[in-house]
Amino acid sequence: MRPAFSFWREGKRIDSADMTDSAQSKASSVKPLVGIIMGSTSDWETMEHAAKTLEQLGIAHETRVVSAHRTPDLLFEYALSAEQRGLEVIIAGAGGAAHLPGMTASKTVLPVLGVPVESKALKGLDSLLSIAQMPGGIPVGTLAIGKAGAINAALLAAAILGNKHAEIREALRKFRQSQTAKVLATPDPSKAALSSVIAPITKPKRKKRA
Ligand code: RP5
Repeated sequence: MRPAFSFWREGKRIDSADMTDSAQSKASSVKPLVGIIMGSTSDWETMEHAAKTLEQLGIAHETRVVSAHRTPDLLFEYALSAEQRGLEVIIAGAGGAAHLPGMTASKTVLPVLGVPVESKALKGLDSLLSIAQMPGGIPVGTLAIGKAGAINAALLAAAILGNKHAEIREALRKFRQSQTAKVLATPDPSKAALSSVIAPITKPKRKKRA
């Protein structure tokens, strides 16, 4: 099985389904280190933040819908083949009765990071508890509910990969430095907010043409 994969290039998602055969084989020679899986296409809104963050860090990854409940055989196949295909970390996002991260972790020794997707009924609390409350013996590194969790799953994946891949560790270091610089560049949010209010008021009025 060669799973579908996608890359982010210059902010655009490129899917293997949209590539020619030769472009596909060229692209797939860049082996993904991270597999992002999710229980449903409806999880993409959340999980794309993990993909975008990996892209920012220049980490090759693949994305795929794998449902613990609707496609259990595919889930087993994915988890069992992940290590041999060269993946080093799996990020699994799911909502509701979120069995995907735990079941994936049960079929591979690769680190699995779980992202609880915000559910409609219980705002993701169900997802969070389903992912975090694993029995002793099969760990899932559980992140926060929603977008923050998806971003942090990617950053944590980068930190794990950084132990082996020096260039990823340095990319993560740069990411942190630029994040810090951005916060320090706006020390007083009230001034930033005020200037955006004052600017339009003080803008000189145009003279009416005669
Ligand atoms: C879970 O059920 C998925 O991870 C998703 O968050 C949730 C709802 O799925 P859909 O009904 O939107 O496909 O398995």
